[in-house]
Amino acid sequence: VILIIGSNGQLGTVLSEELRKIYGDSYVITSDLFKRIDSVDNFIKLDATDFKAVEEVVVKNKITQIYHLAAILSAKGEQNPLATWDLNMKTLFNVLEVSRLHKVERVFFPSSIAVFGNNVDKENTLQSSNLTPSSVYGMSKVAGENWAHYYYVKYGLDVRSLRYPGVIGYQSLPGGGTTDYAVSIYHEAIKNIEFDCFLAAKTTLPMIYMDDAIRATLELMEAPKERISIRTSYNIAGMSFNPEEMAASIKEHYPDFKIKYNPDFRQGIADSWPKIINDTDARNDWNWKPEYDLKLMTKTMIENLK
Ligand code: VAH
Repeated sequence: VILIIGSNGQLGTVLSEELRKIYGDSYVITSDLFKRIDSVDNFIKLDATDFKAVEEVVVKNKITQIYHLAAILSAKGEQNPLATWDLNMKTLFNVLEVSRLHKVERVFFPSSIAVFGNNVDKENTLQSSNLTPSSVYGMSKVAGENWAHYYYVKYGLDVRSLRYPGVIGYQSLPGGGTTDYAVSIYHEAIKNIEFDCFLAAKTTLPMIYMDDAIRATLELMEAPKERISIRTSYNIAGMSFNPEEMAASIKEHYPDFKIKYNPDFRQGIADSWPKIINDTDARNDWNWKPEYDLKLMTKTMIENLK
């Protein structure tokens, strides 16, 4: 039985749906702080900062896999640094410790390109680059990667992780990220609203279309254990683009689409991140390969949102 923690989130929403399709509703338990009114799935209200609550759900439901998708993201995290650290770390400690104690077979922990800081090659950021994050969220993901590695080495817990680029999908809304502009731009384009972008025109960032991010997650989790050579977290790349290039791809569908640029505090976070990720290890270890580029993503997003 699979438990998804943070199933109401941008990734959790889509991953829950996908896992239910693959394994069947009765083998997937979704959980978050509040039940969504429209949800029909096996939902359990769960505050993952509460060790006993996490332990009870895992034991009572004989959980064999956990996807830990609850965290405060980069932008929102900067508004309350210590609370962000506490929530992101406490929930991970609970997941790792309960999984160890109750022999959970596999754990997925999402990391992010936010783990990188300024002293890397931003045009070709390697798996082994220095990790000097500038956001608290990024710091919590670096710490999380090391804790995941520690539980693998010390206890043999099969924790697997991906450093997600900015994830873009039509099925759900992001919450509090620095890459969120890349989702709202489509929602506003189809309503003919001039888009006010919080990043500068040439801010190139690594991004990935939701379906590719979900497929990468499932392919990693289904890979034979001996193929996994990275037990901190894998770099994966989808595509890289900036708001200006995104606007141009939207204009092919909406010629009158307009965008203006008003960078805010999120520009500083974005400027500290890589532009192009090197994902050679993911490709070599478990045959990772993205399928969506900006053109196909824009076509698909607009088809599903209009
Ligand atoms: C964020 N969407 O913006 C997340 C992600 C790489 C970006 O970590 O914080």
